[in-house]
Amino acid sequence: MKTYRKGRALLSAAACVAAVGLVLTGCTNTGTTSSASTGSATDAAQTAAAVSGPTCSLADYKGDKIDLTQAIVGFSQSEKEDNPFRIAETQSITDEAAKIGVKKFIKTNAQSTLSKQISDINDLISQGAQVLIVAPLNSDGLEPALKAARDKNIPVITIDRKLNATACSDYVSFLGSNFVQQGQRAADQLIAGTKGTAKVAVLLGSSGNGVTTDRTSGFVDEIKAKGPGITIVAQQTGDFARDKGQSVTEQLLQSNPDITAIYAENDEMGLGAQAAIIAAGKTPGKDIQIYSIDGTKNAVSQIVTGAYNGVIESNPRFGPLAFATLKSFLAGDAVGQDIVIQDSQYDSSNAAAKVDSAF
Ligand code: GZL
Repeated sequence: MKTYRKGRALLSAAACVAAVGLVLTGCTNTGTTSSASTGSATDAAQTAAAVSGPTCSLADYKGDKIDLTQAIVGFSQSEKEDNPFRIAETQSITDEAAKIGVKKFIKTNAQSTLSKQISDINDLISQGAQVLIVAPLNSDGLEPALKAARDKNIPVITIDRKLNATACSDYVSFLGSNFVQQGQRAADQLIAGTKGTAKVAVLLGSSGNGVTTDRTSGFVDEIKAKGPGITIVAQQTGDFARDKGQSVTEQLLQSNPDITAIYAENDEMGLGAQAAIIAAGKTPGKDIQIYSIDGTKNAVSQIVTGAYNGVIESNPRFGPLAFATLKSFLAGDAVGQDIVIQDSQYDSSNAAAKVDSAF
């Protein structure tokens, strides 16, 4: 297997692998994530940015070499699957487990409840899981489950949200997006789309996870830096849910009738806001512009109609990258502790051509 010498460890080819057909990405130490990739069919799957920074190997983590085709693999999903992001994420992990041909694949769903995610992970361990893939609900609180895995040297790969825990000790690696950059890119889209003048309401995601924190700070800081004519008039959580996004937007439009743009920290809330704008007798995409993050077909198709203005992708298709990382790690090779994926984006210039890449 081709390897790359970087710092103190050999990075196996798989550790730098892009999910798309397992095409290798460079493993040079860029120090930062790559810039946004523009639209192409390969965006449909994830591409890992150049893996840089500290690595983790079995020797570091302790544990046994495992052949995934002989392994029991457990997957702990966090939120209920009524959101296309979660549906696509679970499907990607499930499909890749089948493609690899793992001996047994067990998946659980915590229904957006932290205590259930802890018990789900403990159940997976009691069912003999030798490897765990976890999509954390929150950045804190999973310690009891992580300890149970740690006590048995069961490797844990986290996808999507980042834990406030120690890589290569409490878990092996984080695979996910650069959420601060997503917020910055959404701000850039909004500044451009509103020609630098707008009164903005922010629909925050759920509290307690780094995605909401980072998408907010990335957006607010970019507006401060590059949008002197943009005023943020309100910030309120919609809990990443469409119905709450709609009800919160209805209230905000009543208390701030001069709102001209919405930044929603996921597409589901953005679509809820769109419904509220219509209910208020205004034209979404025109009277009030809408920008959000995820990359669902439901939102991207609205850009095509002109009733939505911009979407930054947060690609949920972790399956190929997660299993490629596990395969490399379980073979004894070093893998990145932070494997940050590149996310695409959609606007009126490319939505029609790229909507099939959405999920
Ligand atoms: C982002 C993920 C977020 C999605 C939402 O990686 O954690 O959670 O953006 C989902 O759609 O609720």
